[in-house]
Amino acid sequence: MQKNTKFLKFFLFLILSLSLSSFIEASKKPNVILIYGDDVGYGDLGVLGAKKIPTPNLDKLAAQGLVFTDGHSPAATCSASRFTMLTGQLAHRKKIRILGISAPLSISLEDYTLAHVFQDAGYKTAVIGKWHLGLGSPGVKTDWNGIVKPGPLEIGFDYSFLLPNTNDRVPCVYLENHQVVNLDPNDPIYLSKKVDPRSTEYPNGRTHPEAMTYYPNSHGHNHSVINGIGRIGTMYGGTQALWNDETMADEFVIRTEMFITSHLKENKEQPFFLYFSSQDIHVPRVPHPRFRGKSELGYRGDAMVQLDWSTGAIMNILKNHGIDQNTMILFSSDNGPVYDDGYQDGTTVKTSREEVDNGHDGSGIYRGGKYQIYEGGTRVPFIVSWPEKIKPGFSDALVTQTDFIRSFAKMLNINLPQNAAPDSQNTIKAFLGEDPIGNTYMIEEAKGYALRHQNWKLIRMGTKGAKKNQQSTPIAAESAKYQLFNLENDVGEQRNVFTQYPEKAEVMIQILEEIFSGAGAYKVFQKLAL
Ligand code: NG6
Ligand code: CA
Repeated sequence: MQKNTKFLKFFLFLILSLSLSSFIEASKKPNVILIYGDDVGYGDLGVLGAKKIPTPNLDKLAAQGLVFTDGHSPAATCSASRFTMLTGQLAHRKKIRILGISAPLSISLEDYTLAHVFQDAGYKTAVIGKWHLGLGSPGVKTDWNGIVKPGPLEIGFDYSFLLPNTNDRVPCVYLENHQVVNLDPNDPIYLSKKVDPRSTEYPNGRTHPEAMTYYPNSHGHNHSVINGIGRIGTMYGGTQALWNDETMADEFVIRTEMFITSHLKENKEQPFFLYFSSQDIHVPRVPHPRFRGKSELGYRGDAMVQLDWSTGAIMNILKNHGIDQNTMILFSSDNGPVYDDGYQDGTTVKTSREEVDNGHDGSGIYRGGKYQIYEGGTRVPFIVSWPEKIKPGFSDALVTQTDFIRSFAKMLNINLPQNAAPDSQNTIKAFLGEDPIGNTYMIEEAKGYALRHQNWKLIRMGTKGAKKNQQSTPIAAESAKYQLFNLENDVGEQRNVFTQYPEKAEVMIQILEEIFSGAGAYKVFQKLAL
């Protein structure tokens, strides 16, 4: 009997201490902030080699965190990368490319998203900044004067403050949750030819190029001229609601401070997830005047200084609230760098492969940039900081934003629903600095597709690229469609070794084609690991 009581006591103690330890764990869940740059290249940060752009705040974040040297965006353009990052599905499955101004929400309401992972783990979730994932339902014209949905609130975010498309696209207004901010109902917004006569009309850049006083366009970007800048798409109305390009970074930081402060006031214990999506350094680059001339590279470099400032401001907000130690900050970008992307803003452009801006190479040592399947298209700055948990340093692990969803699910003990995130791997150990390898296999998307296997990289060119390289013999035809590089000794992707390693190429082609004909990368890669 006594023995039994003793056993019972021990058992109770065990249960109590176990539940206590899991309670402590639960209360220690870190806040997570994903600071996402737009078109920021690997070489645009001081810590990664930029000499002409001072980025002291990002360098400080890097010094307190883990800097990945082989970290990737899922794709080489915006919407595709963001779609994949939030859903763990490759963009080609839904044919997501650069979304147009009136695109409906590209993420299906049935999809399980990264924001859902955090919500299910008890987090409050928010997105502040550039969206570019579409809004509204397919086939239904979005009414910008009414309730704009579905959008982020319908796919796992509790709060949103958005630049709806991109800063070079209409509508040039902010959307808070379901509504345009500061809209005057007497000046309704239209993005179509059918216009309410009360709406204000903006000059058309094609017929009134003199209206484009901030920047002349270099290509595209000459429909509605707003704030002296030609935009993609035509907009009417909403004058009172127009954003100010120069204060956009300030606006997003102010909204971030408001979100964090009011959340902490409401519930100090509940962790939060914030997707902070900056417009910097996408065109039109319009840094606030206080950042002008702060880099040696004109508007593009100054916009990067502004993004660095935003990062520092967010770090300060955390510090002021005493939550900096248990907040994880991830910093990355949606695709690699681009110089001329539609405006004559003084960024120097050479069209050769050694494209550089006044001696500054935004891709660092990597080939290509935005839109391209070479490493410069997707190998982007990638920093993970969590002072309480992650040891600072550098990691050469192969990691991708595609894996955020399965990795955070693992970290927070969330079981993904069946069929969710079919292309996402769990690499949480790499993100936390506990695994130096990361992925053995990884996909990159642009016009073409690529498969990384360790340092090998097989590229299947987009149809245009393949056509350009068309050859007559079968093996030459294959090598026109595919390219193989060994990054181990050719990090700049200069020597296509497709014909030298036919067996290696064959194996990789099979894996790539299996995935691009429909199989989930998660399952395919799991099988290969066995
Ligand atoms: C392109 C635009 C470019 C940029 C890009 C989207 C033209 C000629 N080019 O179509 O300026 O807006 O779309 O960039 O219009 S992304 O980073 O959002 O993918
Ligand atoms: Ca982008």
